[in-house]
Amino acid sequence: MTRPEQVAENIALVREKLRQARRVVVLTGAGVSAESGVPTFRGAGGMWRTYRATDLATPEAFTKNPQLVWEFYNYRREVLHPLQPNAAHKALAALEKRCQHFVLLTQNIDGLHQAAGSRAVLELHGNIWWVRCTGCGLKAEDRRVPIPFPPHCDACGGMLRPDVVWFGESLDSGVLHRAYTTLEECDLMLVIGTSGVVQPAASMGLYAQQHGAFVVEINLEPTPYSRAFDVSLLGKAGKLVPQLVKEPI
Ligand code: BJW
Ligand code: ZN
Repeated sequence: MTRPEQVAENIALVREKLRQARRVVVLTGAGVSAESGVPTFRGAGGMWRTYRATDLATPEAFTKNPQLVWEFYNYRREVLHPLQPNAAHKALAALEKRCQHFVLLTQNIDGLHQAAGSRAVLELHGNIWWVRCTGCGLKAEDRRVPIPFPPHCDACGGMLRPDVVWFGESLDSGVLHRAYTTLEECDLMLVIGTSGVVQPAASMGLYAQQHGAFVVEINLEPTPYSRAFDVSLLGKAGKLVPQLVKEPI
């Protein structure tokens, strides 16, 4: 159990690190969107207990039953479309404005960081509001809710799929390359609201730390990386992140 005065000390330490940092990288996961009403994947209330989504978020599932997979993503689009950024998204957008070099790596596919005003965002797992043609690879934004089945590409007639990264698929190589470059160069990294089980994102905090960054984790509960990182702050992102970045820093 962390003593309250230690929490305050840790917050003061991270604020000081943020003040000194020249290059800041943030990695976010589902926990950052939880307070907006987006279900997380794992843990208490995690969506994947109910929907067996591990069976749906794979290329094999889409090949076998594209209609079922589209039903799942249409359901998620319906849940997501009225939701708004929360205090954590807004604080990160404000932090970006103050930093000379700032990159936000997100595993989230909901687009809420951009809705809050974040600009330098690398979406590691894609975006649920974009579709990609399985025939010609063309990508397009498509905000219809629901997308009528079967969705076809205007260019080649091929079947469209959500432009997200499923298990067993590689992350976009350009995105990954830029992500690793920023991790190598940063001096401070915040890892917020991710359980740290899905690779390669899970290892990114350690990668930055091995390249000299001071790494801070913010999560409701400890993760496999909490002890390895420089600071672990336990609590809600919507409360802690604004405390870390509030001005004057
Ligand atoms: C709060 C909070 C609050 C809640 N405040 N905190 C090496 C070893 C073993 C396996 C692999 C490996 N390398 C690759 C793999 C395979 C696989 C993998 O990692 N599997 C593991 C499960 C073992 N990885 C892949 O397949 C990746 N591809 C790849 O690596 O290609 C090369 C390769 C392939 C195969 C073999 C080897 C190499 C692709 C991964 C794609 C992940 N896709 C998903 C679905 C996206 C589309 C969709 O949403 O439908 O992405 S899976 C799902 O998990 C989603 C998320 O982005 C991702 C991470 O979840 P996240 O964000 O961490 O959420 P949760 O729910 O897990 O955690 C929430 C956290 O928030 C919790 O800790 C809470 O406590 C906290 N929290 N409220 C603060 N208010
Ligand atoms: Zn096409």
